[in-house]
Amino acid sequence: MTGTPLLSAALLLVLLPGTLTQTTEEVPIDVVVENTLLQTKPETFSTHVVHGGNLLGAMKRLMASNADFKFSYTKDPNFGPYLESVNGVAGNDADHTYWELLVQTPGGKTIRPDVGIGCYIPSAREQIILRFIKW
Ligand code: B12
Repeated sequence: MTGTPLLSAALLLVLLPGTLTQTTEEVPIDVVVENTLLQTKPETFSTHVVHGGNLLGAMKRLMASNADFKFSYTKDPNFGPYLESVNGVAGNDADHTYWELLVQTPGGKTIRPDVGIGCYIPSAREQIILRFIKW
């Protein structure tokens, strides 16, 4: 009986390092900025999320490390961060414009996530497409 806590502690010591290193694993992704209204050439930026991390974290890291990528967001009381502008171009209600969030998987399939940048958890080698369009 007295050996059980000791055994548990030993097991924890064996398992914890693996668990801890996994949380800092870098998951590579690309962020592609497309402006369908101005028809400018898409720009691709490489960055990463931590394993299980959200897109907003990756975008903040990218902005901090690359002067050519900037974005801003507002906080919606129900749905969290709303992507407002990318590289100085902001969506607005009067013009019915917004930044759509799309994801191209490594297999080439394009999906439109049903959550925003604060909730989307990218997988490795996904292309995160930020597309300026009209609704
Ligand atoms: C209309 C609408 C839009 C319009 C809003 C236009 C406008 N300014 O009126 C547009 C087309 C811009 C839009 C965009 C997106 N939307 Co939308 N949208 C809706 C919808 C159908 C109605 C919202 C509404 O008018 N409510 C009534 C008004 C009076 O309430 P409100 O609180 O003021 O509404 C505001 C918010 O809903 C906000 N909003 C709309 N969509 C989103 C998405 C996110 C992530 C955030 C933070 C805020 C937000 O814009 C509204 C107007 O200001 C809802 C579904 C629903 N039935 O609620 C989905 C909904 C809110 N949208 C959703 C999503 C996922 C998106 C996108 C992320 C889709 C994408 N992949 O690009 C994008 C946002 C991208 C970004 N830039 O961050 C999801 C959010 C789910 C979640 N838990 O995050 C919902 C619930 C639909 C769903 N999948 O079930 N959307």
